[in-house]
Amino acid sequence: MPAMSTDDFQPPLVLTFAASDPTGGAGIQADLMTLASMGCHPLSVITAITVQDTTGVEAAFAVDADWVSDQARALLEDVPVAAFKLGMLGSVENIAAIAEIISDYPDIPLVFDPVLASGRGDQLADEEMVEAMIELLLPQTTILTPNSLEARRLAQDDDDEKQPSLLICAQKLLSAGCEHVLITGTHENTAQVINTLYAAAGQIREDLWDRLPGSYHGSGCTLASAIAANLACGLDIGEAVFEAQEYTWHTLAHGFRPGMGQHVPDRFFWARADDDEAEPEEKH
Ligand code: PXL
Repeated sequence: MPAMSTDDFQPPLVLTFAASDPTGGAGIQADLMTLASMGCHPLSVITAITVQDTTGVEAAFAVDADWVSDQARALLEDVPVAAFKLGMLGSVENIAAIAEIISDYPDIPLVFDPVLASGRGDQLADEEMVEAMIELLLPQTTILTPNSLEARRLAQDDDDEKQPSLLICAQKLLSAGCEHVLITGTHENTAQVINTLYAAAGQIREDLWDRLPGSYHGSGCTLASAIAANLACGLDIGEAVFEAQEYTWHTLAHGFRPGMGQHVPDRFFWARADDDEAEPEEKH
């Protein structure tokens, strides 16, 4: 048989717009590792750079919106992208620039992780950015992946008297224009973590996962990137969401603590030799 030419193989290409996290726990570094681990080739547009260690974010600096646009346009004119993923966006101007770019590619699935704060509570988006996300990005989103705190902040109106349920939040976010919402339940007071996927027709699936003991940095970036990888590989939304959760659970179960703060997921857990395989307790 003739040797396969290198031109015959092409992994799915996934373009992530996200900010640099020097720890490699979250941000663009998390996306690159996750996408590569799941068999995709990552393309990346840097939206901001942060100064942080594993205990918290010290500072963030947004890249100029023209530079964000130029990074993306150069790539998109050259290579075919199978899925987009959005993480921390850095500024209102960047949100507007990205919204304009993705509007030229309406058929490419878009996974939007609305990063508003770090797991340790550092604010990474202000109110103006939240409004721009709702107005400009939600209508173009295939799947939005907020945690329950982000879902409430995105969905809550000033005139809401009490905290809306997560179902009401999902309905509000869907009516703002996104096709699906996956609300993750790590921050909720439940015995297991409950992650729920909604579409306009209602709840599509609910998955329960055993809680893990550590405090993790980058689980949301890992989950959203894994969903983008699965969509780029052609999975339907339900399968993409389930398999991305399973992958993310394993990265957390194999997480490690590189410094004095949070644990980070091991996106290449499967590549380590002689590891006892932890199996998640999962129910549908
Ligand atoms: O986990 C959300 C997140 C995303 N992107 C960057 C971050 C964080 C959290 O700290 O720093 C760059």
